[in-house]
Amino acid sequence: MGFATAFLQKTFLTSIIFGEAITSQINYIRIPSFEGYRPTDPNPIVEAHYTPHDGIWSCCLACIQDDNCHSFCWNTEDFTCGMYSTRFDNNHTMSLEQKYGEQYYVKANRCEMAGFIWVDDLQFCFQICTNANRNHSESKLACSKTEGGRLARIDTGDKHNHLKIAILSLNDGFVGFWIDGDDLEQEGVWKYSDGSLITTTFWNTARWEPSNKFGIENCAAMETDYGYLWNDRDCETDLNFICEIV
Ligand SMILES: [Ca+2]
Ligand SMILES: [Ca+2]
Repeated sequence: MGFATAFLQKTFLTSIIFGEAITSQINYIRIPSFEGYRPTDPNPIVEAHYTPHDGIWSCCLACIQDDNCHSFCWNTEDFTCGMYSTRFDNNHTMSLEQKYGEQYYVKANRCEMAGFIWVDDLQFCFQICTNANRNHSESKLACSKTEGGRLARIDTGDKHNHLKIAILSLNDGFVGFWIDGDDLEQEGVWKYSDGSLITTTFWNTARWEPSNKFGIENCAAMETDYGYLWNDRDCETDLNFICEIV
């Protein structure tokens, strides 16, 4: 089973020794899309200069020690370290200063620590699991193995669009993806796995979905052939799936 981490490249800085104490393991994630650029923060915490010997560790340690620091820039050429209270992401509107050798790191949150992708604007934490070949209940079980994990609940248009773009960016011919939702209890009454009613849906109504074809289609999937609109399918079908952490 492959896990899509197309947007972020993980970097782990571990066991940083400070005086007598060894800090707990804190993970930072390097954001490749900022490579060679420094975001212009109107309120940077501090900009420091280190020696080549001090290296990125000094910059990282300075950020760890400051509770207000949520991200830092490290320049591999002039050893400049910029710390920020802002956690910039690709959706932030900002000016970028081009600086050769620049690397940008953000403090990983619970979502990213679990290897999921965090969408700050939507407060949405998801993972697309491909080549999974699991039926609906197996997919549900796989998602629940991560703390706070479940099959993704697509309850807003923004989430739906974001997932659609994320799947398309994987650039592969996937069949479909299980998401949270079934009408197993009562035909035609669609509920999330916690039993609450699904009120926002993205069925492909132009193709008469949900169709309950052959009377056995009781689980919701984002369907590749349908432009990732929803189709009800036989819950025993092996598909890919999408998890989220809440
Ligand atoms: Ca059904
Ligand atoms: Ca169907």
